[in-house]
Amino acid sequence: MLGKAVHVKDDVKGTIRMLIKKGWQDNAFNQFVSDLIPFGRTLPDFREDWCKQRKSSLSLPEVTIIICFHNEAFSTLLRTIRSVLHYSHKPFLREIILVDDFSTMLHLKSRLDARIQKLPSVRLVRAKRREGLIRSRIIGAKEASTSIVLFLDSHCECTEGWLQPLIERIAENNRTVVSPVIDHIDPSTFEYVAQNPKDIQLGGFNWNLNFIWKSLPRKIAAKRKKFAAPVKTPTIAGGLFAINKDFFEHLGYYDEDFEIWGGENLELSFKVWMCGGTLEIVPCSHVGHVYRTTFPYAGARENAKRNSVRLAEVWLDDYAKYFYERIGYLKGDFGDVSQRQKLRKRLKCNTFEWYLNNVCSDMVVPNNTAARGQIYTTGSHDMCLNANASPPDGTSDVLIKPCHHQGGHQFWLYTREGRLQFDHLCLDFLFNVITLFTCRNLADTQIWLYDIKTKLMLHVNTQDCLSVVANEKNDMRPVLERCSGKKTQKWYMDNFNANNLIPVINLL
Ligand code: UD2
Ligand code: MN
Repeated sequence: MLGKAVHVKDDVKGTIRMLIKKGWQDNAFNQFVSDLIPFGRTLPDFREDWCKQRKSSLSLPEVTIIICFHNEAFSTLLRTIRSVLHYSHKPFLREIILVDDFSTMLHLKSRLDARIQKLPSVRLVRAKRREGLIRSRIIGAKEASTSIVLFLDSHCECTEGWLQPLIERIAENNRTVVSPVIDHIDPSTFEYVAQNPKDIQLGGFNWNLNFIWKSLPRKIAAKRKKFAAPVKTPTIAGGLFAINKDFFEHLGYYDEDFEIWGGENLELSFKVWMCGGTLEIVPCSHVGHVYRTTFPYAGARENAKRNSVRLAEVWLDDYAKYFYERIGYLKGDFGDVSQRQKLRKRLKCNTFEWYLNNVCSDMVVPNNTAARGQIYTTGSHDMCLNANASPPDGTSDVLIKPCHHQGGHQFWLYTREGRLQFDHLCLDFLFNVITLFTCRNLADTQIWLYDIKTKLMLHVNTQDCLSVVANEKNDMRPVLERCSGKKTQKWYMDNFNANNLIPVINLL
């Protein structure tokens, strides 16, 4: 098998077709395919030679592996457990603690109990109510009897030699928190796709307080000699990591008022750095994860937003405003954060500014922009430029949609250089369409000149003006037209300040 893809013919009919559909509905991945693959499929050894040759001189402590799940498919859960048992070398693994977060699916009841009884060193703890993944992890951590705890999602596959290099880093320094390289298991075919350590991705975040993957900054990449050596990372994806249990407790675990899903990865990342720890990705350690494209949980987005507001209130200082303007300042009821603020004070953690300067120095702080917020067309009543991209997608579409005043896909920055920027993407004119493309220096197809008097938005490269047309389906899209000053060519921008624009003559 070696982690190869399993394809199901497109034209399957009847029961199989139905099963495939149900599998996707229940899990947001292809459970039918997962069920076909043995729990114990063999995977290649993805490590660089450097990793295989290294011998640890330290006597290493044992770890507890904690896997929380809510309504996980039987096959993915069992494959996760089996891969841990198979690929973790004996002396290091004390036990696996499974935390069932109040699952309702039948196969996770007596069938799972029976299965687990047969497995060595696996223990199942069941939550008495739905806790969400954040509190479930705290339950798991408190149950652990070892000095190191290691978390995995319930749809992972560990590979040869994955565990030792993670433990080594914490044994050397118990304030180091480590994540393996997280490889992709395709949600449709279950193909295991390993990352090349030369193109290793680090964790970052954007001002929507979403976790993002980013390439290694050039300066750091140039200095790297051993591609498999641990690399410092500003954030971690959050599902797969190991931490000293006492350090986790010292940091106040997670904010226990975070609900269901989201935000806890950034909370932990920020506070590890700000409160005296280090966060690393260890390329000798490869673990696969099934990345889903949708949420299988009801209300997850609202919970994630509430979690992010709590995160911003406690950890972001003045920088919280960059997040709030992206949610239209609609913070909602985020509960009481005073205990968490006290914790931060007690631990005497560094400021968020310190974190940005010292850990995440390539992060763009949008403090010096010519405009920020919605971009309205005057051609129709309350219609706005709307980015359809969900970052970190590459190119994507732009439409004109009713303004919703909640930031999100209608929150634009008009940069000092004249770029209309949505997240890391810029409004561009390529192959005769207005689109979003990665922002590039010196690309004059991305430079727009706004004139507050005429309200025209001039596209510098073509000398045409941004305007609006409706297509057959009545979708309104932005287009370029010869500048005439007609109504559809006139635009308003929130918070426009012409003084912040660098004169275009200096740019071209
Ligand atoms: C990513 C992380 C995930 C978590 C999340 C943000 C990786 C690979 N995954 O999303 O670990 O940090 O970002 O919160 O880094 N679960 C529960 N109870 C719930 C919901 C989920 O126990 O109410 C379990 C779930 O079965 C899974 C784990 O928590 O094992 C993570 O959930 P996910 O797989 O839906 O998150 P993911 O990978 O989209
Ligand atoms: Mn996951």
